[in-house]
Amino acid sequence: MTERGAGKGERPIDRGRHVGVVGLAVMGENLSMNIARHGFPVAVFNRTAARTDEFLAERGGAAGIVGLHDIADFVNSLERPRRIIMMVKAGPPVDAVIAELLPHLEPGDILVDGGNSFFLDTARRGDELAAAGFNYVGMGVSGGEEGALWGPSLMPGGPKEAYDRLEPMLTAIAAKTDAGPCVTYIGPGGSGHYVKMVHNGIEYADMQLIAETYDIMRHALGLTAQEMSDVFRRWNQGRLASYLIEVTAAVLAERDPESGDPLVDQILDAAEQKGTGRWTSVSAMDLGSPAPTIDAAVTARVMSSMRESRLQASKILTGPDASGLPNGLTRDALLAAQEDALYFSKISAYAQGMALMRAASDAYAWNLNLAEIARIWKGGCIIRAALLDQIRAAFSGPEQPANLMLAPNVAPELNAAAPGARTATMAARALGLPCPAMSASLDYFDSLRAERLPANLIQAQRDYFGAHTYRRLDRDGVFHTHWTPFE
Ligand code: NBP
Repeated sequence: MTERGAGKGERPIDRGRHVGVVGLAVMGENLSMNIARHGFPVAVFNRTAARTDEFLAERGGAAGIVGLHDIADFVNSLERPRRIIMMVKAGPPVDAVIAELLPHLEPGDILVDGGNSFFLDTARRGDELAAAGFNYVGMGVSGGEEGALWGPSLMPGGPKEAYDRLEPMLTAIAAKTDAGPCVTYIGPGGSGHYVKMVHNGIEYADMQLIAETYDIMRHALGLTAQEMSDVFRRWNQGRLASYLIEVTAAVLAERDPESGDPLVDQILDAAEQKGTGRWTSVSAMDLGSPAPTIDAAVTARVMSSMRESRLQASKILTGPDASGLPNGLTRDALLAAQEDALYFSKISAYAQGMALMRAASDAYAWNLNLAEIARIWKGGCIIRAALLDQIRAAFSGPEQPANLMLAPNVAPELNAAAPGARTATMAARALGLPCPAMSASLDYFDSLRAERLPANLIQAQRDYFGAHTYRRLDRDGVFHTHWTPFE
């Protein structure tokens, strides 16, 4: 058995590698480099062997990483119990890699799926592998390429004893903030991937909210891309400070090298998705824990991708002129309202995500610690934001708020920002600009704070046509009425 390492040719294997990484696309490569940089010996394996050789020649070999072309050699190169992190495409590739590894594993070995797997797949794989004596950890990894290399936010779920064996390495490679390393034991089963899924759902929401804000700015305020970049950079100094606002400021300032025009103006307005946002919405529906801002963000991406239909409809369906300020609004007033609206909506999106995680924790008996989850999202991940300090504080006390919106350190901020959210959404409506995520954020707030909703009428309708019965405000019991039809 031999291994490959840059400049060293083939040499006998040392069998003492701390961890093995399977999958050498962008995430696996960068995570391997991160692990090696922290002094943990790494062995790598990739289905396409040429990729392994390329990686070792480009940078892996110089970092002391060894690569193997044979899966049995790869497994045998690891210290026992083995730690193997899979960084392959979610779905059937994960099952394929497990099937390939399985004959070479020994009881007690730890298999980690670091991809964006669906949490129920992770739960199923975990059960199957536990029955065979193996430890299976589903670990959300956030932060993209940069995070994987320099410090991601890690959300590992599965058997606690397996986490304990991984902890020194995970703590070393995770992003660090003033609140510690961005990793914690999430809980059993598929909880790690669930929390990563909700993270991505919030990411969808936040991105859509920023896009809607940009849309109002460019139409109603007529700001150039550079001017908008300056506004986002300024907002990033305050309560909106976050990675996604920073990214937006940088994106808006980028020029197309060919035309010299803002690059963002040349990009096709059809957003793609890989599924984690949709999964969040589906789970929210399944668990009866509404996440309307995330739903709206997923739908908005789908609407954007229906470009042919939109182009056709734009010639048939009419609306107001979207340029210029709506009546009664000054530029400064609208811009201030937009900052409020974005902050308000962002809190709403996080509130929905936190409520959903609590519902899942109850449904699946995960005992999730929402304060810890907010803490590990403070660094390394795409939704890192100053707001997470307040969210963490809100869930840190002995008394957990029924909803983030009701926390004593959050409710006054929301109440103060709500008028701005109303102004910004009304401006968008007046101009005929879609603002589905911002509207959904406000509707969540207005629905939650409504002492009475019009659902009494819905119950009456249901009872009228389906004898579904209703309950009354003035007395206990279940009632049915023989309604009088309109002649
Ligand atoms: P990809 O999701 O593009 O997957 C490519 C890797 O999967 C390659 O190593 C490929 O091997 C391997 N693979 C495939 Br495809 N089918 C396989 C099979 N049947 N058997 C064995 N290996 C197979 O890579 P990525 O973008 O690095 O992402 C890895 C995971 O991390 C995904 O689940 C992704 O959703 C998640 N993630 C990605 C990001 C990001 O920013 N990209 C961020 C956070 C999480 P090959 O070289 O032989 O084709």
